[in-house]
Amino acid sequence: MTNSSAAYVEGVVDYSTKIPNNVGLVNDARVLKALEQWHPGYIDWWMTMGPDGFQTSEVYLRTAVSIDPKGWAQFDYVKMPEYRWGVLLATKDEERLVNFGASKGEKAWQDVPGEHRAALRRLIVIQGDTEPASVEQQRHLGKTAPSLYDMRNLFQVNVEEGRHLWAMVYLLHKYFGRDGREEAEGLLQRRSGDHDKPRMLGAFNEATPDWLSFFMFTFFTDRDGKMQLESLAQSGFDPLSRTCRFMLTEEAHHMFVGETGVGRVVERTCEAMKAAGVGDPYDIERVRRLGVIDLPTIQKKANFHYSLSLDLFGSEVSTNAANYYNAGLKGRFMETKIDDDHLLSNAKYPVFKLVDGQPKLVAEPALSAINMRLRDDYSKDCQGGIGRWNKIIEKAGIKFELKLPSVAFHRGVGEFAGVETTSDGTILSNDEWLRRRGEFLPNEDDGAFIASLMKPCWEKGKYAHWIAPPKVGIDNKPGDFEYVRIPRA
Ligand code: BYC
Repeated sequence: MTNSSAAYVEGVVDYSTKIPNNVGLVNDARVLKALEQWHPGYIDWWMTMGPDGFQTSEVYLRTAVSIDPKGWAQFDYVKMPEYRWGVLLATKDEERLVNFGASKGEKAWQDVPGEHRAALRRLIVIQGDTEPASVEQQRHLGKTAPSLYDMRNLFQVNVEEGRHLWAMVYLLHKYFGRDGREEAEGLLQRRSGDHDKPRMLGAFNEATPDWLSFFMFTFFTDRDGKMQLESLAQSGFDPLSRTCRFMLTEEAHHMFVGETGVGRVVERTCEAMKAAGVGDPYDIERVRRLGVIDLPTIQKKANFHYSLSLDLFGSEVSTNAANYYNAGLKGRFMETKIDDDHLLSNAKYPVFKLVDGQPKLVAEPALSAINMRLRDDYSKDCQGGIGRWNKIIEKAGIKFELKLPSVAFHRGVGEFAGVETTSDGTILSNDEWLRRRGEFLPNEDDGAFIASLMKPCWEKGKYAHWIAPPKVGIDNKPGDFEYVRIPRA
């Protein structure tokens, strides 16, 4: 215990320790020491696997300094390695209960119940693993940033994913003893896309080759993050719930980056088509000659990222998910707002399955269909953004509609793994799939065309030709604001 321990006030962020926190680390010598020992490895990982270059640039970043919903962030220039990655949990509610499953009605657990230890550790490790994975996937993008505004948003997302890793590592160190420490080490050892030590979930081992992929990833995959965090925020294990609740505050900006990013690409394409008098969105050669990304290719990118993100929900019918729910560890989206028994003893839920070679809805026990239900909530959430992109296209008078592909399309996990379909879910033979794949997913030409547009545009207030400027600046900054100060070589 140090002198400053008396200064710690429950819930207030303490900056007296190397790791800013609102969990009283100053009074918790064991965990503080463990985290301080983990810190150099984290910085090492950040310097080698975090953003490639720009580590000496000053970036206009927001840092979480409080958990007050109205004033939690502070904006300032920071060099990324000096970002204050902290451990912040939402306010404790002394009255909180376990709200679902066999222990429903008990007081929420402040410690890990012995019988749920392995399952909880697994959930926390999987969640933790995705955070550094996404930073690794995006590490090369700064070099081709289409503006300083976008570069800053990329780095904001990256430092916050770093903080989310800290959030999970805190839980591992605090509640899981030696295995927690080992798992925390493992989180720094695995690498996205590495053949021998890959990241745990499929989508986090894919490349993010260009900025359109980055926007699609933050729209679709970060939204899986939102849904998973929402369901972990329901957890009867209170520290996990509080951690996830605060992470969700940050997550909203990541999806904003994705939605507005794709929206700005769509906007620019439509503007360029209109200005050049190109009415046919399928006249891909002509649209590309305008130096913008044609709408059918944007659709193919969406097909790719949506299908990979659906895989992140696990199998539609899952015993793991049923066990997590029954144990009170991972709930449904908005669990406490749902009007039912929160036990799901006899309830049914419609699940898409392959019946006689066709995707059909089949009633399954709701307890086993927890993943499917969360995925349905996710799809609804995605649909909102797709609708807003379509408004941009409609306003420009272009006849084209972006759509979410079928849930059967291009799946690697669950009911539809192992079958091939068109983007609207019509089953294809293997040969047909191989012949037609490029109609539904980006092919080599699409990738090469997009790659040809990825040229840095780092002048203050300027934007690459293929993307429209944002409507408003970050923190209401003016259009020519220097979001990243890059030292001259
Ligand atoms: N890839 O019963 P099943 C985010 C495994 S994103 C590889 O079907 P379950 C973020 C599964 O582990 C959110 N393996 O599924 C976004 C299991 O293995 P075992 C991350 C997969 O367990 C952007 C087996 O297959 N958080 O935060 O019900 C940037 C059978 O599993 C995959 C979480 O995911 C896959 N896609 O559900 C930054 C929350 N899917 O047990 C961050 C924590 C399944 O047979 N995780 N498997 O060895 C979970 O809740 C669950 O583990 C899953 C899977 C939803 C992932």
